[in-house]
Amino acid sequence: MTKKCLGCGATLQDSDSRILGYTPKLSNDLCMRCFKLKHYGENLNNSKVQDNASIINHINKTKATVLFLVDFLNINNEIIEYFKKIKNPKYLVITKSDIIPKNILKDKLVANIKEVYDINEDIYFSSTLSKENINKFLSLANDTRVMLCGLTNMGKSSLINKMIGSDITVSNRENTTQEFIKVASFIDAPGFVSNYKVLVAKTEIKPITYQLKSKYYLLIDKYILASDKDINITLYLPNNITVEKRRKREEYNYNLNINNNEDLVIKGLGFIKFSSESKIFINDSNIEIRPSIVGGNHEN
Ligand SMILES: Nc1nc2c(ncn2[C@@H]2O[C@H](COP(=O)(O)OP(=O)(O)OP(=O)(O)O)[C@@H](O)[C@H]2O)c(=O)[nH]1
Ligand SMILES: [Mg+2]
Repeated sequence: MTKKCLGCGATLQDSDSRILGYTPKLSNDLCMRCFKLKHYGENLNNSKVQDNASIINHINKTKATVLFLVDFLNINNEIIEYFKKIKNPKYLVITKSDIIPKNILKDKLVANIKEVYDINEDIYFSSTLSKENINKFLSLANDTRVMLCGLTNMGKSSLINKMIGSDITVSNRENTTQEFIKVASFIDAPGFVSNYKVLVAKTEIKPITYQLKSKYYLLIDKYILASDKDINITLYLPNNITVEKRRKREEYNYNLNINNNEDLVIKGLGFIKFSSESKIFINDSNIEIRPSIVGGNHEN
């Protein structure tokens, strides 16, 4: 019988260290990759690249109830498309709720997300730092198998470990979980991957409001954001992202129209709420413009 790594679900093998699942001794419970990730935070370069379509197919072949995890900064049209492709009974879970700014009203956030993305299913919050909704998820798992899926790094394995005390490998590297892993009534899924890199927010997001003048542009990490006129914007980004205001040396092609109370989503990074209508330039195409999910009566 084949033995699977308890950390990532890969089939253990002792023949080739360049291939997934390698361990020098088949009596080990962890592959070498998980061992190094857990103990030294090192990533061996032998993981497989996930195929989103086959992950969706696999999910749809099971009868499991699905918890689809996404954090506050990574809600975007591409991710919600994956949620919509799942045919099983399902819930959207806004994970890592500890990173959501404290002034955001959660009920309002849920109502906005449902409206903007046309979602009828229930939306819950979760965090491994609190017990939020954990009893609800555990009681779901009393009646049916529960599968956790979503983009890589959303905290699927961390939440299962928190709920049942399992020891699935957790890291901020992409695709830590390699195969579907059954533990008790839960199934951990490998994460979806995208063509953009997901930056992981670790602590509560501190929104920053800027007046962006037409003579300046913002350098947000590697992104240039410029506007054709003076505007007010609020940035929702991981706290370790650098933001610099620089004087323009050239005129940009302001080819995007954005309205008051809309978000510019930079996929993998976060989003920027606009408080004025404007024509803007951004040097990336992995973006979405949507009615703001933090718009309305959020600020107390
Ligand atoms: N702040 C915060 N960080 C979390 C939370 N849950 C997980 N993380 C962190 O998010 C990162 C990814 O966690 P994982 O549990 O490995 O994520 P995953 O969704 O299983 O990722 P893949 O296996 O790659 O698909 C780790 O650095 C965790 O410490 C949470 O509730 N709050
Ligand atoms: Mg995982």
